[in-house]
Amino acid sequence: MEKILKVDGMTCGHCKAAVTKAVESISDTNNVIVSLENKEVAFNYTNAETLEKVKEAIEDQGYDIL
Ligand SMILES: [Cu+2]
Repeated sequence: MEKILKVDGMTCGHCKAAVTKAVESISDTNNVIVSLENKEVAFNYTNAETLEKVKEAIEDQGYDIL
């Protein structure tokens, strides 16, 4: 499944790298793409539980899911 989350607070390359790393740290994610312009992170996953883990990982980095 593909998911696109709206993420608030990403402003620069460091933010982009931090969010990318956070999402990639969840073992079930693939093809993680962060767009600063659109304030979005897109990724593929297979397990329903992955979504909550991804949201937590992003919030742990200090960003808000919209
Ligand atoms: Cu930044």
